[in-house]
Amino acid sequence: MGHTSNLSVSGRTSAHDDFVDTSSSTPVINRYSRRVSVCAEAFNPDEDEEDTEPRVVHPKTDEQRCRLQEACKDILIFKNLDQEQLSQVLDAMFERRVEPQEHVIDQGDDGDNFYVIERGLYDIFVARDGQSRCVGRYDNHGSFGELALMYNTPRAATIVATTDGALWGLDRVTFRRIILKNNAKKRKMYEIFVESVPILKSLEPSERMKIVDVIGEKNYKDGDRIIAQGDKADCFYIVESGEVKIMMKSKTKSGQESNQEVEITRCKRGQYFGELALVTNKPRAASAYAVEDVKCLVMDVQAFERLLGPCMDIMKRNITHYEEQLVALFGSSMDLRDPGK
Ligand code: 1OR
Ligand code: 1OR
Repeated sequence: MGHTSNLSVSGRTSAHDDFVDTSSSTPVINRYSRRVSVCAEAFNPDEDEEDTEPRVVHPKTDEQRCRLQEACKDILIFKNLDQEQLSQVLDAMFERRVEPQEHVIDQGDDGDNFYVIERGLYDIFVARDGQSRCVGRYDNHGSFGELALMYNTPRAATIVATTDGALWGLDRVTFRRIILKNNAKKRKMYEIFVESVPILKSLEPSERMKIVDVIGEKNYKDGDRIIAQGDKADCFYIVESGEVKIMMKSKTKSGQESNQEVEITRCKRGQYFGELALVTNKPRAASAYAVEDVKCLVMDVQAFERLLGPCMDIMKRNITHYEEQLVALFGSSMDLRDPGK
């Protein structure tokens, strides 16, 4: 399967990143005119093209660099970058302060930057059939604005700051040069594995590849706690290697949580966990611990909602099974829809 299905793979025909190729109808920004009906910049992530473009560098103080590193440490699409790539990304990033009600991104616009959140709340609006709906929110962490840059599409959502906020921007040229190249590598690395993951079976191959584009790989050592019962949830996990132990604290009749954790199940290669809190919008119902070395593929809640719709029926059916087993294990005193802290 072509792993570059969403990318233009024609050769570079201009010294500029933004140029016109009339082979497709996707509108992209052009240096000289806005929104022409054209396709992607030529960019072949497989080719180690000569890097003639000057590097983008926004000088930073030590204090800014520290804040930037902190904001970027959990950004999933940065996880598989090597050190040189990551340092080029960090060099190119620039600070942007925003005010309440400011539109950071407007749906339908051309993509200029990718943003990492340092702080602030941001609502996500998606307009369909002339109706704009709030479909989610970023709460002091995460990132947005990758889709228009990855796939040369108009912005898919509007992002509005609802508080004062601080963002780190990454320009389109640097994003495409580094992240697209890394994504091509990721697609090759994970293609066979994601095809073997049972929950992803109902997706089209191209949809599975879009998952690969936005996932990050995280590594854990024996005993590491991956998820803590009662925490707020923002990620979904698929076990790539090793074993994950799911442990649950029961509640007593008076509603108090006992200190005793009970092992309820284990997840192995190809299995998923961490979906329940995302589906129910509740705190984590159980804790998850690494048993020896564990590698997981991690997806943020926005990608989960955007990409895993076709798998939702199966997940919900499995959640019904949790509820049955819960009753068998702990009696009926506990409610998965109200796991408490
Ligand atoms: P972008 O470059 O298209 C808008 O600019 C950004 O909003 C987009 O990249 C994503 O980073 C972010 N659907 C599409 N884009 C979303 C969504 C989303 N959520 C965040 N973004 N959905 C909402 C999922 C909670 C699906 C709505 C049907
Ligand atoms: P989460 O987001 O709540 C903890 O974070 C995860 O543990 C949860 O999503 C599930 O993915 C996973 N009950 C609740 N959570 C479970 C269960 C479960 N099994 C796995 N998880 N069971 C019933 C409890 C007795 C199933 C037992 C086989």
